[in-house]
Amino acid sequence: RMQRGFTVFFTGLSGAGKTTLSQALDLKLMELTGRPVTLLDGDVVRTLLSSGLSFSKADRDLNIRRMGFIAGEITRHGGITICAPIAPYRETRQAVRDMISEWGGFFEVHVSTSLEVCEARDPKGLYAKARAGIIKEFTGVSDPYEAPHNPEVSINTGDVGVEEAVARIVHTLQAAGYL
Ligand code: GGZ
Repeated sequence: RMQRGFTVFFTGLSGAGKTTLSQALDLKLMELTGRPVTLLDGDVVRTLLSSGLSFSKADRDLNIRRMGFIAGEITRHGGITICAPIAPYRETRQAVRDMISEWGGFFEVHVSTSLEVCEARDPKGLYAKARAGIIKEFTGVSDPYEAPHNPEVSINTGDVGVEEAVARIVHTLQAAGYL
């Protein structure tokens, strides 16, 4: 009997910790299930699947819909997918949720780390460039981020460590009967 597929969809600002959490969750889910896990990181998707797209609202939405389509196909076939884009628009995340929920589980994880903390980290120096006006339409600085109202999980990496964050997500997946 085929197992039920599901998607864990991270959303949050640049530097919030989405990549770190998604990689740790990837390892944990492989360890717990022995099943393959597909990780679609925002940054990586933009270099391949969505290369050539800008950060306008239309292109961000197209990027997220493409990612959602892939995750939906994998979920439909009983697989496990982790998505980790910024996905700043509530309506677009809802569209992806509606699409994927037809096929399996959808778990939205808001990485709610504050702008102040993300900007203090600034691992790639992008916030500094955004403040200087070198990067336009930068999420949180000169472009919107619409926080989720009812995410399945919310994690502020300013006060929750990686292990604890992964444990919370795993617990949520277990409670919903997907693990
Ligand atoms: C936001 C930007 C921008 C602008 C480049 N706004 O933290 P990062 O660097 O490594 O990952 C971010 C990535 C965001 O791509 P996404 O596909 O996740 O965004 S969206 O869901 O909105 O389509 C960031 C970098 O690209 N980056 N310019 N203007 N992030």
